[in-house]
Amino acid sequence: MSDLSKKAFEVAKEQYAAFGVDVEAAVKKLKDIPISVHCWQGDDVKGFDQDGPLTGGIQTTGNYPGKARTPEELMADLDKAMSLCPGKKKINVHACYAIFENGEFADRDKLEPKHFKKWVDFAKERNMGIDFNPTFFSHPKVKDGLTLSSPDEETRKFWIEHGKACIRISQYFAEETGVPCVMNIWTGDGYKDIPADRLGPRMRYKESIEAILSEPFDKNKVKPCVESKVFGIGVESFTAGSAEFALTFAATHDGCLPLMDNGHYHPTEVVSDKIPALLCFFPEIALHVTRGVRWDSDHVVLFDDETKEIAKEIVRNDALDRVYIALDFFDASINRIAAWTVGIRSFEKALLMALCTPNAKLRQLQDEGKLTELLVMQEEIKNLPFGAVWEKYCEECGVRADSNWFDEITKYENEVLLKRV
Ligand SMILES: [Mn+2]
Repeated sequence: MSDLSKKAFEVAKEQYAAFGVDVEAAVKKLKDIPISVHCWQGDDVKGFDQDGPLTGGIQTTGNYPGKARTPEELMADLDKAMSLCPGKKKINVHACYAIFENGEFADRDKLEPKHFKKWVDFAKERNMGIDFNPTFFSHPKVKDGLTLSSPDEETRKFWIEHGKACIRISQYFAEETGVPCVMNIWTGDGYKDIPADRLGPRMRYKESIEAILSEPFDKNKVKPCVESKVFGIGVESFTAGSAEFALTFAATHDGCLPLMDNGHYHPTEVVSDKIPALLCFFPEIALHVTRGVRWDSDHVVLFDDETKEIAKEIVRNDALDRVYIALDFFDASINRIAAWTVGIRSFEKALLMALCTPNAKLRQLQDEGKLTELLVMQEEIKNLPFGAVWEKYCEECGVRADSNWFDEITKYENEVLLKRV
């Protein structure tokens, strides 16, 4: 840190202290909060177990050069992105990222822990936990756009077996890393146009998830979740796993968490407001932090108002140990490593800002009915010198605070990414 930065931090410390905020405590606390980094930003959600297109109501757009084609490339790119981001990380892997060796292959219903050993080695070497996701898309056994809710029994059975295999793999991850594994169930099951039966698919979906969760697992090690979605590309009229479906499923199944992806709701709904609502009832919840833009749920996370508000709701409700935070976005139109880096850094910033907010003081004003003072203070604290605290946090984590981190990406692009042809 330069002398100027040190001075700036000392001034910032005093200014925050005037509001009762201890920025050094905030910096210290954030270092222990894990953010789960999704592996699928690096290769446009392609995976290693099939060669078909991305399906299931999601789509990557763009053709920026240099996408990762192999496990080695993807891991190197992940390393590059994470090296530019402060804070503690986990990695989030989809089942389609199974790594097969020597010409072997296992279909999704036959996946085993050994197919993920390289991910375990990667995580252990970096002292990280792993989160996991069964992959219910981009596969020939997706029949008419349906998996767990399919009317075809053989199709459902295949995907139930996939889910069960993923529970066993999640347990393996938790045992190997010593960190609980959040296992998220999301399917793109739905209909493009108006269905004749909305109950049937949802009853089958419910029974299929129940069948998956009948696989034995240790509830302290594996944290199964259900993620809802309002609609997907090609499934605009109906999705089986709607908000009410997923939330009620989690509420009525012991050990199952609701997972909210903030790109999966109607455009004027906000997940920040839903977090405290769920914290009234669930001991633990899970998040996919993303940025919805019109019909797309997966733009790169920014340091924007809703991202800050999501972080605030976690921090001020003292729920950092009750909310599993994961990122979920993919952009193929820009440098993929920069996309990762911007997204991770943005959520780190949001958490740090939430930790540097005089939450107790603001709450007191609300409870005393001093709503004018509350509005005034909420606006005034926006002027606090947050950048100096961010710089201090980055410095303590050994990463650059300013935008010069992009120089390293440019260098990596020239030396590594552009040679992938
Ligand atoms: Mn998601």
